[in-house]
Amino acid sequence: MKKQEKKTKQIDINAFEEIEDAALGNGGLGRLAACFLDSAANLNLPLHGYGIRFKYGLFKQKIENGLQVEINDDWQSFGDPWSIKTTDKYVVSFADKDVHAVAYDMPIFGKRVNRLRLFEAEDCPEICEYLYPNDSTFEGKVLRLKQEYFLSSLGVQDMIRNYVKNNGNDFSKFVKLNAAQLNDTHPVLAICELIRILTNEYNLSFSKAFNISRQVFSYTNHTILLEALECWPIETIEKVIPEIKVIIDRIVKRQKNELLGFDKRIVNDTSIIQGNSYSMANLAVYVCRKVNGVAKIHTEILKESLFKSFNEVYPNKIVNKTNGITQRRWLQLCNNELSSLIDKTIGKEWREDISKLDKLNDNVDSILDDFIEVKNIKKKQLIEELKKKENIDINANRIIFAQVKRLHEYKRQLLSCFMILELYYRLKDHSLKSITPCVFIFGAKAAPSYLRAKGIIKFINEIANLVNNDPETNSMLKVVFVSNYCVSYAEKIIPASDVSLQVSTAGLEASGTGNMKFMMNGAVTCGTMDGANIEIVEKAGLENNYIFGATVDEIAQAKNDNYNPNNYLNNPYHKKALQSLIDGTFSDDGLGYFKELYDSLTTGASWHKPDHYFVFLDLQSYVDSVLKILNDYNDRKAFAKKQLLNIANAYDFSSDRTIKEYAEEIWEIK
Ligand code: 8GP
Repeated sequence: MKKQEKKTKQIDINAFEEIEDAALGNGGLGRLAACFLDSAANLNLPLHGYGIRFKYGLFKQKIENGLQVEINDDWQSFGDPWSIKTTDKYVVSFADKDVHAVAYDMPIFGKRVNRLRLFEAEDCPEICEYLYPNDSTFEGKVLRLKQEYFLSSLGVQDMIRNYVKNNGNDFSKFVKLNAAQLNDTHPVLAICELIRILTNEYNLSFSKAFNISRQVFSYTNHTILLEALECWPIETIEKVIPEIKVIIDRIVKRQKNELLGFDKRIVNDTSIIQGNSYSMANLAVYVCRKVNGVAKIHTEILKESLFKSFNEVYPNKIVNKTNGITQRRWLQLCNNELSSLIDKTIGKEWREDISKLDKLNDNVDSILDDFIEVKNIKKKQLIEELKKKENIDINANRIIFAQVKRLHEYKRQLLSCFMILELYYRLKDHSLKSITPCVFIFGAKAAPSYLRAKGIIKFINEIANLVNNDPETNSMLKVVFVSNYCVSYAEKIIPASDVSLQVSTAGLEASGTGNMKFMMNGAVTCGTMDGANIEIVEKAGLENNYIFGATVDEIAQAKNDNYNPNNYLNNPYHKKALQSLIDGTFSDDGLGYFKELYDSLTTGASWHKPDHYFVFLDLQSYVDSVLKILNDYNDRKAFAKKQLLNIANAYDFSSDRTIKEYAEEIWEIK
């Protein structure tokens, strides 16, 4: 008895938080799907998700000597209490073998219980071993394709199985009872799989099956970066899934007929065959009923450039559904203190109906002190965590800036590095006498084969080393790179932050969802007119946020004018910051990372011009914005008011709003 009591006492309930981070996604795209599942269950909508039950999720990140080290994320090492293994069995046929699969259901609780069904291969473990296997080799690419077909086929098989159970083999009601949203191009082969099964196993004509597919599927595009738009070599499809190749070719033929008489440009742009490959995006846009972008500006870009020709042929197909986040996780769960303050101020109605958060607009002046108190509590909690995890001491009176997101050149963590270096140089030469004590928190994972991204992580850590250890400046300026940024870390960083850094090159961040999480927790946005930042400041007021840098049109202009970063290097601090990559100020341990980053900015590379993310175009205005923030923060109450007005206007960025729009306008479910 005594022994047992002792054992019970040793269990730290917070340990379970870590276990929950089954990182079966990579970044915003996967996390968005999780928010959607939560919202649908809470709005009583029958929305189910399909995925692969990877043995290892996204790698765990360790930082050793400033460098990223990847470790397998064995999320099931303590078992998997979150899902139930079902008795359902499936077979997926590849050219070389039949793979047997089973399903695990993860219940999604709300007003109803929906499910996330995760498939596992019983006799082909490599399919489910890793999320995003290394696909730089041919074998890697084949494995990735196998994963995608595995998921697509099983999702479709499951939909058909449910339908047939209730309706028999008459597919006349299938379209009325089913809608499927393709989350990016990864599951696009589901379109072909549905046609294949309906024609091969249920004897429907190709035409009938095609029309069913056309009405069932819709597609969400999450990026316009060309390298992320999947194209599969025709040869590879033929080798791995020959039956699917037959279906794609019939779709190609159908598209040709449909576009007879159209402009050559339109026929070429929209063609599913591009070079020797099939374009998954073009396949999706051609077949799907609706195609959506994830923020207003992103959807405009889809209509005006990426899918311009499609938009001319099918003018009502492309629609916008601005992303959202679930306030149940990103406010109620992660910021109990702020949630209670909101309850006290406007009542609890907002917890049921997020649009009621709007009422806070009339009350901000009366709760400035209470809000500051809440922020301070959240800062102290974060600081404890940083001490524990990163062994760094931060003082709670600092203004906290955070840039936490996947590491990518277009997100411009490098721009933040140069901005920080300018602050540092100017404090050192006393052209800046002092600044409000601040800390810049970075968190990011770099894709294992993305060497520049890894170089940027090392660069941030080198800068942290320099400034944190400089007694002349470190009472004012500190930099922290948190290791293994993940959902549970985000739940601590976001509520504590004052400023959300969203500094992507205009036009390239489809939406962003971190920006919304920060807004809902009372951080002002310091960012460019990109993605959902635009709608955020439209809603919360330009005057309550800090917008800088070139707009989409100005970036286009700069490209037209043959942008040359050299013309923007007149400021000696910028030059010095750039030179620090190669002048020995910092060490990349002889890995050549920094020289490569330097070259990418100054001379470009075989596949791009110098500074193709326009870092030096926006650096000056970024520094000016940050200096203005540091200055404004000295009037803590006035700054708190800006922060509160962001919270009060965050209701439009709830995924409850987004999912309602999908349900009504895309899936047409009541
Ligand atoms: C992300 C976008 O980068 C981000 O702006 C957006 O908020 C998020 O999707 C949710 O819509 N896109 C991706 O993560 C992405 O495109 N990943 C590529 C592997 C497809």
